[in-house]
Amino acid sequence: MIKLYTTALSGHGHRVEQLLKLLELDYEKIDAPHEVRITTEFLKINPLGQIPILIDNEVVLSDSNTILLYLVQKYDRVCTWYAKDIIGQAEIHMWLFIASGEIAFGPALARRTKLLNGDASLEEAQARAHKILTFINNHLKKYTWLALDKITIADLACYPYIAVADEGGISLDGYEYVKRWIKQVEEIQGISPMPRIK
Ligand SMILES: N[C@@H](CCC(=O)N[C@@H](CS)C(=O)NCC(=O)O)C(=O)O
Repeated sequence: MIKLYTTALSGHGHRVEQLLKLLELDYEKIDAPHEVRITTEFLKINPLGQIPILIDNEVVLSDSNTILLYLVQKYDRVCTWYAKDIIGQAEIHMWLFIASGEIAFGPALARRTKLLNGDASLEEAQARAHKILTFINNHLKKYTWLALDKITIADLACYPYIAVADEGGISLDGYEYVKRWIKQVEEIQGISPMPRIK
């Protein structure tokens, strides 16, 4: 059975778990909070000490977006959550990189800094968050979903830390199209909302 190391409050883990559920794959969830991630045993699996980690028989993968791509290419033969064509795939990949770049260092970092005592600059993370939220809001003025005309792993990857952006002191007021999109993602059967810290 597939094993997923994660924690309830990890947006990186959230995106992977939602895809496992949507693909109706059986998986065992292993809670790996900070105390677990610094153990020798855990660091043997991922020397970076990060979650999520996915173990599928002999395959051991870290990095959430790598795991999303692995799962769709291995288990989503009809490409419900991915694209069959190279242009559609490129469109999706752009959003995966935004999730691991602008979103990770924007709203995700602001949340970690504000609520989990991170040592980064809260103001800088919030400023990066507003820049990417403006970009996404403008995009969603024209499109229903981030990539293609359906929900894909692009939306699963970008959703978690945007949905709880307020926990990093970032109000979504004024980002009306982003708010509409969050609601749409949460209305998809099988998707659980990103849990909040408080
Ligand atoms: N690029 C990684 C980042 C994952 C990540 O930052 N995970 C956090 C929890 S949400 C973590 O394990 N942090 C511990 C650390 O970096 O030491 C991914 O996309 O999975």
